[in-house]
Amino acid sequence: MEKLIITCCVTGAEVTKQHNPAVPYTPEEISRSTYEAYNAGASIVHLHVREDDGTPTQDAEVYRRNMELIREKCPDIIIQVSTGGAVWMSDGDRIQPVKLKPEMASLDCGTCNFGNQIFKNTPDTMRFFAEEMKKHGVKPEFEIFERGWVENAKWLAREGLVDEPLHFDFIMGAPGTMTAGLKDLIYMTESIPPGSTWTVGGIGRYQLPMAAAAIMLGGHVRVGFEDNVYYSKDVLAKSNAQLVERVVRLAGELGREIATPDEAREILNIRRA
Ligand code: KMH
Ligand code: ZN
Repeated sequence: MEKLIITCCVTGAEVTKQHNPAVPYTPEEISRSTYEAYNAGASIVHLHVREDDGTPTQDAEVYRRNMELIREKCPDIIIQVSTGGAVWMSDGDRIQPVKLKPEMASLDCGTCNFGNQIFKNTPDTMRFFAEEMKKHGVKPEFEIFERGWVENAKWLAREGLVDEPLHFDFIMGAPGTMTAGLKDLIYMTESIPPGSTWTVGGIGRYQLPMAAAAIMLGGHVRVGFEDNVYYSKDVLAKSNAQLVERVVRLAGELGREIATPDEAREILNIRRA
């Protein structure tokens, strides 16, 4: 099997210090947490940014500051900015960090319930985001919350808006979206075009079993506070790094080596920026 790419989603837009005091907000906190996760074995950081009070933002200048500090500490980590942002943001807000030409960005491929709200990604939104990513040389990671979203990624490819090989992130177990069973994951992996790569992010208590399954199935793993703030039942994780460290240990036991950022670039077909 190819080496294991670990993505760390260090802060997200929804979790707060009330959920876990170790959730990072400021550029200093986010870059420090990313550095710890990188030292633990993460080769990609999935990056949301915040105002200093924790309010999520897609502001390009806040992204720029965060990316500069991350680059100082982790010279070769792959930075994957979010274009999901938060549910109340406009498309114009959400696309801003792509203009900074990061190596990767998330591209959400459909609409779903999200908590008590709607996470809206119309075909026009997807086309617009894909075109912007192509224009700026940014590799999309397709965020997939439901099986049908894979078909939307496929038509973006058919329309020539994204280049193959495609890379998918199955987000599984979020309330109101697809469930996070082993059969669900296998169904998802069998639905993507041959030659594609995939990772999985289990939400909450599904983070650990989905990570273990991905290690065994030959996929890749996403862990971090955005998706889960617990280490085990009722026990908060101390840091993003602690969640990454556990994946590294599991992979070691199961015979999967961990990819460096450059090895991850090769697996994902990304040219170093
Ligand atoms: N915060 C969610 C509404 C992404 O980063 O692309 C969307 C999200 C997905 O986090
Ligand atoms: Zn995200």
